[in-house]
Amino acid sequence: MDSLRVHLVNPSDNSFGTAVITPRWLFVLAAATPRTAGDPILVDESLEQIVPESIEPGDIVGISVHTGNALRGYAVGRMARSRGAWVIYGGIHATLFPEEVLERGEGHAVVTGDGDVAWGRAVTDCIAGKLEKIYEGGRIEGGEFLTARWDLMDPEKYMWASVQTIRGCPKHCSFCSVWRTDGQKPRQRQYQSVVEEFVGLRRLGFRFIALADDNFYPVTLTDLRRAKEQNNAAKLEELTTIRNERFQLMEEMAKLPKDMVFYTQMTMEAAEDVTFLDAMQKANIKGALVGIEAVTPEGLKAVYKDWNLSGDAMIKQLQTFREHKVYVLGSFIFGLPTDNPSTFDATVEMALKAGVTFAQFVMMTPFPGTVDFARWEKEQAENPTMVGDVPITRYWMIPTEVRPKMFTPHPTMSSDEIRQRTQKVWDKFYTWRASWKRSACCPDLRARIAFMFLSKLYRQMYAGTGISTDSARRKKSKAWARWTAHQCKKLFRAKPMPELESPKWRIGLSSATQAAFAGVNGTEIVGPFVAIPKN
Ligand code: B12
Ligand code: SF4
Repeated sequence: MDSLRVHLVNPSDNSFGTAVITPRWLFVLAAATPRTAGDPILVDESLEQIVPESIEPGDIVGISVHTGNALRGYAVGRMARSRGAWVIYGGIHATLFPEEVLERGEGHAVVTGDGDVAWGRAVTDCIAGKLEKIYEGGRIEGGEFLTARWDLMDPEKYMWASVQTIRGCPKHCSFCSVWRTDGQKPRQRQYQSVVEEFVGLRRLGFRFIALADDNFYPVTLTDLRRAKEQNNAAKLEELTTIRNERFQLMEEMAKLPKDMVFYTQMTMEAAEDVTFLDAMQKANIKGALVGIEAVTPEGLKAVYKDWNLSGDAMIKQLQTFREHKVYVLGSFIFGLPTDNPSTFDATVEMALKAGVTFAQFVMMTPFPGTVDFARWEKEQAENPTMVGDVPITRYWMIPTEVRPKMFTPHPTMSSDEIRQRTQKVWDKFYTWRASWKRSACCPDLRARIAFMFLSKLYRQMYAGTGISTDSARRKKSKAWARWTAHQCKKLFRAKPMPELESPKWRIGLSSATQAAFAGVNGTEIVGPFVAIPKN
């Protein structure tokens, strides 16, 4: 057992040498790895592929799979098992399909749900020679979320770090699995541990941080109004507590070094809550991915998102974000049953008119765990469409070279037409000219250059390699993205600030967070659930 090592692998078919955002799970699971097993070896294949010879008999290999990288994850797992290692899967896809990962990925075990606590159990059991097949991680409380082991990261490889402040989302969009897997009850991390993590990252020279949140704005003004109208005092108190904690976090973020830039994900309703937007701006949360999805009322209804406004009202809401200096990455879906050829132009024009700073145009994909997927699987049950010997409803197991770009048939447009029109929308939104115009939101020339590079990189990484069916174009895009990513990296690095002090808290945190904090400079731990800064 002396030489046993734990490997954690983030599988990817596309390695760019540099990545934009750190895969947070890797560093959180590193923190969850029992000390007795030593420091785990972290392999992020979005940087470089795993070297099989690094795996030795008796090693433990933890692999994270989401639907998009499941096939690669299974290949890594089979390779590791053939070299005599113990293979344990986790992540959203493993949570939804535990049997599949055990079978196709030849896993010895699978951890479903949150891994912060369950991974430690699996590793300890494996070392003791009594590994079980299934470990149910469930949904842990916000106070139990672990602080990531950033000390194990190579800071030279990533542009942005990622920190999670909240999990779960009260909405129920038809194309999204978050509300089903992570639940509709928002689970917030204690703000002190979040701030500690920001400080640690800034010390290392990271000033750009993506907040890996499902929905940073979990309580809307409408929710509060409804609870009041229903005289539901308990609900009102619960919502108010969640909301207040958001403000507390942002208040503390506002005290961090001014060069820090945060980016999150949230719903469009935040435009009605300018107090919240102003707090975000003060907290240096400069941008947010906002799911706009569709520009017509019919499109929004189709995805159960009819609480989003459409037309001019939508444009006004998006402009409100901008007026309050929260810049939006608008996310749109193409291929909804209500779409027709005119939808594509209408969408890009709307995106340009509303002044969204970045945009992504994704093609409708039925992800497992969603309402859309369940409906589609039911439709396909009797007479499933096959690609080779794989039913289309298990599309992630179709080899990438022959995997269709779209899976659900559209009533009037072919998949190819949707793909080509989507590609054109990306091209139209990300012209040099349009991107330069949008870069005016940046404070100085250096930032404008970074913005231009990031715009091009984003377009290239997504549309160039993801949507395109032309292998020559994909190859060129990958090479270009690799080069640009390398250049971009320098633009995002900041001078490390090893002297940066953490706020001096008197905190009452869960035992898991206390363990992660042990010995952190300036932290005073007091009785449970008291949260008072020392000065
Ligand atoms: C932040 C985020 C992003 C960011 C950052 C990605 C990055 N580099 O980290 C951005 C915006 C770039 C992004 C992009 C995309 N994302 Co995303 N993203 C998220 C989000 C909101 C949070 C992920 C996160 O970091 N969480 C924090 C970490 C700590 O939690 P975690 O990853 O869940 O890991 C925990 C457990 O799952 C478990 N675990 C995970 N791995 C392992 C491994 C082992 C061995 C074990 C034991 C346990 C374990 O333990 C961890 C700790 O509790 C999730 C939603 C969600 N709730 O998961 C969606 C989500 C993962 N994304 C999703 C999708 C679809 C995408 C895109 C395809 C979107 C698109 N159309 O472009 C791309 C794909 C990018 C790619 N190729 O990976 C889907 C995946 C659905 C699916 N079935 O696969 C999710 C679930 C959201 C959704 N709408 O349903 N994403
Ligand atoms: S798409 Fe966004 S708003 Fe809708 S359920 Fe998922 S996380 Fe929530």
